[in-house]
Amino acid sequence: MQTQVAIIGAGPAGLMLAHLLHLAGIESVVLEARSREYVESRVRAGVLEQGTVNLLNTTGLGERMRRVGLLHHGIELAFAGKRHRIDMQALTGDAVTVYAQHEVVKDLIQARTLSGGEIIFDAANVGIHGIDGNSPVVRFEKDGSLQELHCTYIAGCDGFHGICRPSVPKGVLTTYERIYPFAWLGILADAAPSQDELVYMNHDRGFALFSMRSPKVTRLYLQCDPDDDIKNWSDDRIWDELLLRFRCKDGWLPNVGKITQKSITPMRSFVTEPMQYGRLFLAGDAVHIVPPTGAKGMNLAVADVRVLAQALAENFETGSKTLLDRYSEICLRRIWKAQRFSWWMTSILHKFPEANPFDQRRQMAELDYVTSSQVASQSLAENYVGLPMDVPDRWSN
Ligand code: RFL
Ligand code: PHB
Repeated sequence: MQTQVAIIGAGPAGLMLAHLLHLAGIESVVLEARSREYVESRVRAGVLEQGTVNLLNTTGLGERMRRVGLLHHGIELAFAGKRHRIDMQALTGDAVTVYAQHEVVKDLIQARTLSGGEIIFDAANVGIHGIDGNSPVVRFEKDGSLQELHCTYIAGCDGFHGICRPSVPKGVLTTYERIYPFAWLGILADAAPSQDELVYMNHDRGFALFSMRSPKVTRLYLQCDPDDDIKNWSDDRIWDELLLRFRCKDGWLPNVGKITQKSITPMRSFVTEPMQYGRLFLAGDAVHIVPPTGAKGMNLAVADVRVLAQALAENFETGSKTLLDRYSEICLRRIWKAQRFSWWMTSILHKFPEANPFDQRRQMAELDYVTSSQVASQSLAENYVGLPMDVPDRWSN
């Protein structure tokens, strides 16, 4: 088999890259280790930045999102038993859209299928070879038989546990990492959201987040021990803990309903530099992880491949490598700002086991400041709705 760009991974990064390349007239093949059913039902992110929403709309993917996505003009930060609204629309002119990541993935797979593009699901033992030469090749097994895909470039969009990042020779990449002393226990519940906007709660017993997926489904998270096992959390225990943490002085609480999904996710900040080596370009969770408190992970994945698609298109159209050579540098500048924001949101909202009384009072002062100062609220809002892309591209509007 032969293609222009071999894309490893059918998450938001890989699928969006395939879509943008297709629009630019560039051929690609997507290789995915899991089944279509699996990737279409994997419960993950939910908040789309304005720029991600605009990109889905301008590239013909926005129809279902516009119909069932939920437009949010603000968020709430709650502490000391009180909720405080940050009016993102008034502060920035922009908003975010709550639309599940796996729905974006479904829309991307459907667009790919309709355009006749190839996605090979259930690809086993994927390995990449010759990335430092001129003719890289991807070897994999499909239905028990060994296959080869020859290509001009490889895009490593295979997530944090993928094989592309570890395929770069030792000594080339530098990793920056912070692991947090807590995790998030997340649930989906068949319960109508009890209000229209997200609530980020700092509580003495730990952080909690109220979010949603539809007018009938509530999404909730609570800070837990990183070594905890989901088996220790019966549905009753989860609700008891959530209701304790969300109780506000005004009596507001989430609605309770049947829990349909629950899992624990560890929290880390992680960046690998550079994001390219030879003919391999890494994108999304394969090169950076943010703690989910800033709702940035999927948006960063989409932003990376936007730069990559533009750079690959320039290369295939004109032979120029100017943008391709600058791929890491362009992406990393914005990625580090999203890292900073995600770390900061995490630091003001969670209970840190090592925090002393001074740290606790300082944290409250920070929340008080950010919810009472217009410039501080505006800074939060500007980051939450998404910083602008550094280099305008053909999909900017
Ligand atoms: P993905 O989605 O992990 O996709 C990688 C794909 O590669 C496949 N793969 C392989 N394929 C072939 N060969 C191999 N050897 C392979 N190894 C792996 C995998 O099966 C998979 O299909 O990475 P991508 O595309 O970079 O997308 C990143 C996002 O998924 C991630 O950043 C977000 O989910 C993070 N995130 C959030 N992001 C947001 O923007 N807003 C949010 O509100 C938000 N909330 C969250 C989140 C992530 C969470 N968890 C569960 C980690 C909330 C949570 C709880
Ligand atoms: C979600 O709805 O899954 C969600 C919302 C906001 C976050 C993280 C996750 O910061």
